[in-house]
Amino acid sequence: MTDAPWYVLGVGSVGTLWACRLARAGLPVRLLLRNAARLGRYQQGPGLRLIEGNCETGFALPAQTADAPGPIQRLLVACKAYDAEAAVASVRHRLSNGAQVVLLQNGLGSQQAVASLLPKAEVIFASTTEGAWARPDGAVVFAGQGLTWLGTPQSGPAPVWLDDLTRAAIPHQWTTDILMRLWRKLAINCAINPLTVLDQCPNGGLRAHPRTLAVVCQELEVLLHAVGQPTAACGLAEDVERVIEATAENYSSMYQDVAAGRRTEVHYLIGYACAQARQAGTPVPALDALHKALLAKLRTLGLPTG
Ligand code: NAD
Ligand code: KPL
Repeated sequence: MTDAPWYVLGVGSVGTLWACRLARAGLPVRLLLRNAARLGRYQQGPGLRLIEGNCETGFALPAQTADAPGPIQRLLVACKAYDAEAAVASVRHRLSNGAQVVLLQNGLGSQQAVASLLPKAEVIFASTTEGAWARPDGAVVFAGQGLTWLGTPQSGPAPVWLDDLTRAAIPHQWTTDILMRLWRKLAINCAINPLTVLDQCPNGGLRAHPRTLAVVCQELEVLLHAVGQPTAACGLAEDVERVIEATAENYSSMYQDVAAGRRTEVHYLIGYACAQARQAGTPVPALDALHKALLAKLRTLGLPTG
């Protein structure tokens, strides 16, 4: 066990899921809330509430805002990708030299932006297949068991503080190829999520689009090779088909964001893939067309395109 408190920045679905499990294991956890108003509301309420199956547990964890005093040695960033850089900038002055900063954002691009803000920190990228969502009353439902891959872009060795995750029963695996994991997840997301928004369908509805899926996967495979991620390209089309079958009844996270009128992480998903393709000089016309159609749809709905 290690004794530095875990500071959780971004106390939404994933932040709550992590904070509660770490606290349940007896580890010190501090919540970093966005502003004084949110802190006030939190302090007047019962604390965090986590629902697992039929069981609800409350966790009255100490909370503060970014401008509270005191150094931070271990930071878990669980904001959306589009908020991560600003959120981390708000606590940068409190980070100790060599602080560990774990980034749980989906997609790519936000991690690199945060890492360049923090040259003296040990920045760990993570990719999770766990699922959680917040009920309107604020309780967070642990909806999908999964695994969290962690690693540094420099392919560093597993740190000792991973013992905290084991102790908290957070399923995890250290990898020396976290970028491959993030790229693979991003590629699957690029093939599935935009089409589900455009076609207004659950993932299984994409069985009706075999040709589009085949062309998009082929372009993604070429792109993955061009950006130095050949392993992430291996068997991509088959994996996309497998995910569509395994999640046929589910609505993709992007579909759910759009349906709820929430900002999407498009810029860090298909937006990132298209930007990387442009930078690499790799033509991806079908992916570009999908991206363009998605942005047009978001504009029609009055949702941000970045
Ligand atoms: P969320 O919207 O539920 O939570 C994000 C939280 O960050 C919100 O409470 C927001 O108020 C807070 N926040 C934003 N800016 C802040 C700031 N400056 N200071 C403090 N707090 C700030 O999002 P989520 O669903 O928990 O997702 C977080 C990340 O995890 C996303 O990148 C998402 O794609 C990824 N992810 C989520 C799931 C899931 O099941 N929810 C699964 C896999 C990956
Ligand atoms: O991760 C997903 C998401 O919805 O974001 C997939 C696996 C694509 C399932 O829809």
